[in-house]
Amino acid sequence: MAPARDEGHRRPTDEVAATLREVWRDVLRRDPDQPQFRGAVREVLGSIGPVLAEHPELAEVLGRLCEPERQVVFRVPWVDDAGRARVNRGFRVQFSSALGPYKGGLRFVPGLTLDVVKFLGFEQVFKNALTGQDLGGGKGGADFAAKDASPGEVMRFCQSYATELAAHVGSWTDVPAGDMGVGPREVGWMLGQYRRLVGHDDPGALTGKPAALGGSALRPEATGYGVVYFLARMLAEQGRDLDGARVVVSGSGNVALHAMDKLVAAGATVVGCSDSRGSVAEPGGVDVEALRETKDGGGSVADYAEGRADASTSSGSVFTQECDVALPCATQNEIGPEEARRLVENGCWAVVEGANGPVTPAARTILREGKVGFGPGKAANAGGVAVSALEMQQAAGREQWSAEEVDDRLGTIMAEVHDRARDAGERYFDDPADYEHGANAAAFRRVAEAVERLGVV
Ligand code: NDP
Ligand code: 2IT
Repeated sequence: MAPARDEGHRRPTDEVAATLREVWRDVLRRDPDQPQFRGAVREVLGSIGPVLAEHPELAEVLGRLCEPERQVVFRVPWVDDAGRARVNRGFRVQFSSALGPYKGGLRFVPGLTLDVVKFLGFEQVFKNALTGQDLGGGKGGADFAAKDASPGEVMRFCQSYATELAAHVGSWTDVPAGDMGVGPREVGWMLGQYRRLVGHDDPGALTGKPAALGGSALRPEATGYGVVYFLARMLAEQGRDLDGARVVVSGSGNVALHAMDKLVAAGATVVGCSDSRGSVAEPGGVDVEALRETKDGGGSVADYAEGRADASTSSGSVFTQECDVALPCATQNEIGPEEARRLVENGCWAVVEGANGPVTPAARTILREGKVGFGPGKAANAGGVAVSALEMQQAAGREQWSAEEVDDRLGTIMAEVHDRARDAGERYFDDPADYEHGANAAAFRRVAEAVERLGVV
């Protein structure tokens, strides 16, 4: 029998509500200087009331879920091309191993902090749960400006970083991959140092490897492709499709460029793009191959736009442009209240997060009130880690699957991720289009049940 649809069945008991408040107080007390992490916790705690109303026994795991199992912060010394000794700070946060080995990427960008790594690690726990794979969650990286360093410097940095990382990773313990500033080249260099240190191969210890080292077909493409698979399914629920849609995509790195490829293949027009140096409007459609060539050659989106009749550059946000769909694929906090208001005014149908945390909480509220569909990153960008899990499977079975086979599995996984979020939105919030709360509720339920059954460890 379906549960009665009264307010009461959605509200946790007073005892459970008190536990929620206590966990939140502990997060504030322990890490008052970590606003990004706090925001991620708040979002999940704000989504799970109806799950706890049904399963009050899951409340006692919250304290364990909000505190990482282990946080490693370490010095990364290296020598630059001028022969100078340099030092960066490295991180690996092993957040939860309840569902399997810690899994999540490494980010090499200037200014990276423990706050950001913890926020990403916390998100990763729930994202990985949503994929249906048996993966725990973690994240790492360093405050290293990989994109400004020479190849030799990046290799020496990766080797130094991996010297510390080696003590913590392995196919059954912790399996890092790439993220911003870290792609197959860097993963290969870290694997090389890891093998040297441990004295044997472990092909499942890192994912996102170059194809020559056992990297899965389509792992580089997986996040961007997956975002568009998720988006297409979400639009289908609105009775819409991508054919003829005008889409703005931020960032022009791994996730953004592969998302653009799939958008164009689906008949959409990419009318705006950006990078860390500025944004471009091109109503006739961005030439994705030409943009990729410019970026590969070290140029900016402004360099790409030079001499293109239809293109104009700006130093402002790409999200103030008119569009039907917005895909933030660069970094956290890209869409704040101002951008969200413009998207609502411009009649945007959907905002789907290719990046992690690009839409701020205040902006999400504005989008919701403006009836703009919203696909949260922990569901929409799960394609990357999902294909990482397929890479682990291939490594364990000493197999190599074709791009077609991986794409087929990715399509199935993204459909399942979408449906899990939609179904939980319907079940717990009476709204199948509430992917944000639905994704959190579905993921929490899976992780929390595992944590509870493991006992207090
Ligand atoms: P990349 O390093 O390949 O690309 C990042 C892009 O974002 C670059 O074009 C960069 O500009 C741009 N950028 C950085 N900061 C800003 C900013 N403030 N404003 C506008 N553009 C900016 O990273 P990925 O594509 O791998 O990652 C992008 C996002 O997707 C991140 O949030 C990441 O966590 C997330 N993600 C990545 C996955 C993966 O598999 N790689 C999986 C799931 C999520 P420039 O070119 O000038 O440096
Ligand atoms: O944010 C992410 O999901 C990633 N950077 C991918 C992680 C992975 O382990 O493939």
